[in-house]
Amino acid sequence: MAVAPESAGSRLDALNQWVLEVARLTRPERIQWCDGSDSEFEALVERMEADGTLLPLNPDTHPRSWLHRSHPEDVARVEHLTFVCTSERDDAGPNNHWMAPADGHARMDGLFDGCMRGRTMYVIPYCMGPIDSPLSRCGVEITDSPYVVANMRIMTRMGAAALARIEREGSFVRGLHSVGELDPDRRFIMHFPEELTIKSFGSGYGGNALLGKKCHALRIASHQARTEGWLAEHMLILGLENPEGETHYIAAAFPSACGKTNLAMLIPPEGYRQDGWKVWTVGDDICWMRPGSDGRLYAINPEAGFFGVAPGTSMASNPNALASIQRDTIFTNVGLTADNQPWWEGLGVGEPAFDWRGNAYDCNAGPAAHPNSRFTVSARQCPSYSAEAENPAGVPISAIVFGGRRASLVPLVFEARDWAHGVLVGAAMGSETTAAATGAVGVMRRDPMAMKPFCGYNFADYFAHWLSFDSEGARLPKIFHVNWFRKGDDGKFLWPGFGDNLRVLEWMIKRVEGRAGAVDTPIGALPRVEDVNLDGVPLTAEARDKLFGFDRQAWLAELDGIGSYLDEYGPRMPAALRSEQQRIAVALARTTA
Ligand code: TSX
Ligand code: MN
Repeated sequence: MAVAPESAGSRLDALNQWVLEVARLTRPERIQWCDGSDSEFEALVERMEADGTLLPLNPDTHPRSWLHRSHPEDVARVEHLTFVCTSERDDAGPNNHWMAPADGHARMDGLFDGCMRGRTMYVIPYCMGPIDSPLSRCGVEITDSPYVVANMRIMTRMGAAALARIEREGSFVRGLHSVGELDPDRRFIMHFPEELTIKSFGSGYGGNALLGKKCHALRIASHQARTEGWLAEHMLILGLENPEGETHYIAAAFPSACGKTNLAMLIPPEGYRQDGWKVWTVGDDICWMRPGSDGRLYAINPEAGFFGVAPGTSMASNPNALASIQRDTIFTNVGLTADNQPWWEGLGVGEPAFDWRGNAYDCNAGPAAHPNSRFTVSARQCPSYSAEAENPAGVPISAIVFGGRRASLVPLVFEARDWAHGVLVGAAMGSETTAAATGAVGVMRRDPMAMKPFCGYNFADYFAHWLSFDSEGARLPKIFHVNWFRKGDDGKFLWPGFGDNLRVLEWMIKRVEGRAGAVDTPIGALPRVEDVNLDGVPLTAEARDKLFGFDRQAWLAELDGIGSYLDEYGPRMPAALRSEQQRIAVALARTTA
């Protein structure tokens, strides 16, 4: 079927025309409009089981769950092949690879020419966010990958309801995707923010292929958000319910390998649970926020599922994630046990018989699961999933948290003095690399607001956009910075992390309510040891000093590094951010003398 069902002469004309245009270019054998129904999903799965794209897992332990093995050279996002194509190079900024839009289209259309011969072209209408929310935005992905369709069905609100909304609104983000030949030399992920268009070729993997996620909900949406006055952020959203039954919502940005999904699904320590504290999961990766009529920021999770990293997920680190993925889950590039259960490093039970490539497991031939192996699962399967995640109005955000993995310098938690300082704290974010990401361990990388790979425009303009929210009538969240990864002189972690992070979240919310103490320092407000509930958390004197103190000399050097980093963006960098940095540097120098 070449056109959307029952749509002649409607506001779907633009969509129908685009689909025909793409079909003329890519030459598919057939076109399938996806309605998101169970029967459609079952037919897709049947095809993929037949051709080996999906391997059914043990039906007793993991009903309706599958393993997908990707091409071994197609296992992660590819930043060096990811482009932002704006008319002006400076609009993409030093934080993006740029190509002129005409060149980008020519390059991509050359790759797409005839690429779907003999294949089915799937047309996937989807909605990012609750289907009836004014904060949500729609898109259509055209793909030749049934694996992408199955994942998009879990990760987005896909199908008939999204198509109806697109018909009502008449606008949508266009995403064109083909796996091509999975040739790393013929692979590009290109974004055309001015046209609300994405073209992705040559990869079937997650962030490169599920275009609703990083491509739409972050790179294109960040551009849309700037023009429309909202924020598209790489943040988890959680609800923290206190014993009085009041829930505060927190949005938090961390670079990769800091445990964002674990924090989003946190289980409070035993004593807190008995007292009635609860953590509700709204989202684990992306947050769209906009000011409401009361001046507060209201947030939705644009996604409907979790595309989480499997290795390290265990009953100890994240029982809610583990509970979520016992059924109706697609696993990608994990290992397998002898009885066909998914297995990965850090799972803590069972042992692998096959590695992620499908070879017999050999402990000398690398890990069983690829370090970037994933599970795809509906958020509704998470025991801590918040009912408010489906609220079309979104949830009001009380606190924004930035964080990174820093073995030294950065204390457990501090609070920014005001919004502009908080924006600087986000802009200066950095994290030390782990082996999983790069091979080079412990190197500090700046990753402003965890958006380095995902901001669809110039970071200087992005910081200016953030600063602009501090306007008349705004009731903005407080901004905090955390570091769960401070190490002692012996190289061991000083903070227990995981569930005990709730103690830090509790302090933040009490700060928001004006019920917790702190000391003002040049870097922000730091809790004294007695301001955080540490009952049952024995800390050495070194741990107290390093988690709750700060080293002026070392911070002076850090501020110097932050200043140089801001300068890399040239004169477009907002002066307000530079003067924040100078204000802090001067205050540090004054108190040192
Ligand atoms: O996710 C993590 N969080 C956030 C949890 C809500 N991780 C795992 C990071 C890799 C994705 C952490 N690792 C955290 C953390 O707070 N903290 C640490 C460091 C750490 C590791 C092991 C221990 C303690 C701290 N183990 C013991 O103390 C026994
Ligand atoms: Mn992410």
